[in-house]
Amino acid sequence: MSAKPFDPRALRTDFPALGRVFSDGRRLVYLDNAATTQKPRAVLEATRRYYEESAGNVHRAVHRLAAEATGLYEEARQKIATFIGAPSPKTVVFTHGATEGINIVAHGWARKFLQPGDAVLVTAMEHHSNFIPWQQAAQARGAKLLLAPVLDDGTLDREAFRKLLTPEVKLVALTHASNVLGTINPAAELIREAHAAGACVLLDAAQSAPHLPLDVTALDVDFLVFSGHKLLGPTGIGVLFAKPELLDAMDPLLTGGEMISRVWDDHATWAEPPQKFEAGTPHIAGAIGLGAAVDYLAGIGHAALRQHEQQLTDYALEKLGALPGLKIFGRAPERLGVVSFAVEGLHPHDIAQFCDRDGIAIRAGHMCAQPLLRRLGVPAVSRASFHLYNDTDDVDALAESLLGARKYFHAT
Ligand code: 7TS
Repeated sequence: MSAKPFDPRALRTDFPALGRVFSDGRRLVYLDNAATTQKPRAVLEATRRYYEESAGNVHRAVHRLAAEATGLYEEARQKIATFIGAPSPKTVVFTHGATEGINIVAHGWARKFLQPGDAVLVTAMEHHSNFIPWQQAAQARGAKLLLAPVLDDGTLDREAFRKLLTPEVKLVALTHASNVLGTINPAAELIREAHAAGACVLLDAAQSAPHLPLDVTALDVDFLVFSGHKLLGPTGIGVLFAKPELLDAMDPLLTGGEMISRVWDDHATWAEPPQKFEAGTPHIAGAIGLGAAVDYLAGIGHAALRQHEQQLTDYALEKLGALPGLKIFGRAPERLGVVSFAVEGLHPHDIAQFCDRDGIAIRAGHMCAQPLLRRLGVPAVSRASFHLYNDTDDVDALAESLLGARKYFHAT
């Protein structure tokens, strides 16, 4: 059987929001996928079906709806485990997103095990979500937070990273891909180096999981987090993977119902992971929707997705890079379809607003990466980011709009 040719235009019809035409007659050109993606019908239908047919709570009642809900929720966990190559669904904790996953580890592992004088090593290209929790945990424990620098081309300074990996470093918290530069970090090599130096590794896969195949077993990564909403799935659901012995050793961030084993008047014991980390009623519909999103991506295939996104990114770098006064931040050879830029004489927010007038959604701002933007020497950037449903027409529309913005702002 031959593989279907990759056709972003045809795929677009799976995403109701992408058919949107605004009241001014503009059609939506959606280029803010690093912030959140649109959702295919399969995801919307899976969540709707849960609410319409199987809306029971999980892991508690014996009635049919509760049993169905529990079955669907745990089936989704199994799908995610397969998607990331986890050894068991028990190593997959549902969270409300990447941010919560990182906070669970910062609270339950770092604050428990870091000693004064220890260090956490991050990179200078982290999103605040993979920065602030470590800054806070390090401060609370009298530990240090170290930053591995980024080179001018937007890649990690490997030499400096190696030098910073001293025996004091107990954890390396690393983004798999930058939400500003698009840089894909060589996760497998960095994890190997960190382990050789005696440190655990948390991989922030918020940007990579939606685009690249992940295999936590092959990577031998200790912790990995991502969010559903950037991966064609619902908002409010995400995943924390951790090695079983780490989940056993960690303290839960949230306590309460469903995460206990036994409760006495003066103490309690915890349920086995992953329940230990899922206090209260979880986002059941979100987990089911994320399971459907993972199925949808598997149906597309990672190889086809990657090839399409690489071609589109090359096209965008060339087309946008040729525009007068436009500067692109980050030229890493291994990169995602994330293109951050500045246009001489224009404020990033004005650019985004002008693009929006043309129906084009891009993001502007500090991208929740202020330590990186400080190093880039700018307070804000504009950013276009792609997913499977984008094509060269979208890039052409953006380029046209950017030319229009230059004319408009220079003329007034
Ligand atoms: N890590 C990275 C690398 C990210 O890009 C983001 C969100 C997060 C963590 C946090 O994810 P959340 O789902 O928990 O919020 N990045 C972006 C962005 O680039 N634009 O909006 C959100």
